[in-house]
Amino acid sequence: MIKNNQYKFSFGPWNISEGYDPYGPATRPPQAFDWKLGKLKEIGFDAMMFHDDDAIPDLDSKSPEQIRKGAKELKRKLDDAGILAEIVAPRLWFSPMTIDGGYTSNDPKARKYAIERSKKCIDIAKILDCSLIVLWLAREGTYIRESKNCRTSTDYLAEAIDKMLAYDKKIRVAIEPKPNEPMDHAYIPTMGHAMAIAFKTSDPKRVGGLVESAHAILAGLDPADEMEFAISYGKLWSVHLNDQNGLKFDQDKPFGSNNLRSAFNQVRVLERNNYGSKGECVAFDVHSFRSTKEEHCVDHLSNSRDTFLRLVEKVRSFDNAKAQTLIADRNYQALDQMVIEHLLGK
Ligand code: XUL
Ligand code: MN
Repeated sequence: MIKNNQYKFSFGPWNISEGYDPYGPATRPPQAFDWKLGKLKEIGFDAMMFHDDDAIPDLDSKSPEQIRKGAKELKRKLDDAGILAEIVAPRLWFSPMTIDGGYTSNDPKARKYAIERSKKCIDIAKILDCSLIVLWLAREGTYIRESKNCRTSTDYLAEAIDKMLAYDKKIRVAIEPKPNEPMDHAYIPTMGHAMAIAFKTSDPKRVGGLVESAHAILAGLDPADEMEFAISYGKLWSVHLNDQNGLKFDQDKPFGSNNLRSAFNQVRVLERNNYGSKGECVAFDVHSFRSTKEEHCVDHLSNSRDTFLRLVEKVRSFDNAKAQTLIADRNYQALDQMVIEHLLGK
């Protein structure tokens, strides 16, 4: 394990997964939550991400009292392990109520469900001492563009966020944009959209973003630029580092697996903006390859962490003065080669 005393690392229970895909069953046995928590600590991570029902399974069938009790038990477990809860995200894409979306569903009952569920998510986050609510807007879009109206949907989204902000004055909401999958068209596909909708809410200071590398690539954008765009608004509140081979299904490959230079540039942006100095975590939303054996089922996480820390060293040892000279001389040819040789390590 590479030593680290600057960054706080995080992953979610779903990142230790069983390997099923739409074409075949699981290839690894499930692991219990306590086992995952133990591993998280063992491989040098500091925080865990949660969906609301990762924290409280079968959330929709539980009473407020059962939810409170479950969240308190989880908080004790996290405290005993010395692990923070980084984010809690309402999982709005599993319920039969949200087949046509949650906040933007055409059915008012479904929209109401989505808000109620988001409030439960906030209740859980509060007990876990976590103020960051992440919205991955999975089904807030459509397969059939004529079925929904973008203007109305944008209003619905801003109103939903307003209700969350009013429900608890301490929370902040970070939107995790993704252009597609599961939907054909999604309503908040990029960080630009996320920043814009923040300013449509009643308290823009409390609405920001989370960049996932793979989602930016699926939108045809550069993940490092998506991150630094949010940073320019003071709104990059988390990252889901991973990798993606072009315009395919969301692959969630280990960080740097596909494009080491892009990974270098993502780390460079985080480093030069002191990311983490306000408590932000570096989260890896990565999955094992389906072919991974049980005994290697956390290697994609420890490898991503190691790659990140190796790239921190690469960023710090990059000759910025020399790069500036080349930039002043408009010698981008030499700059390009300088980056390649730096990454190759001579
Ligand atoms: C989906 C995705 C989610 C969110 C959390 O592509 O990245 O795992 O990160 O809901
Ligand atoms: Mn993610």
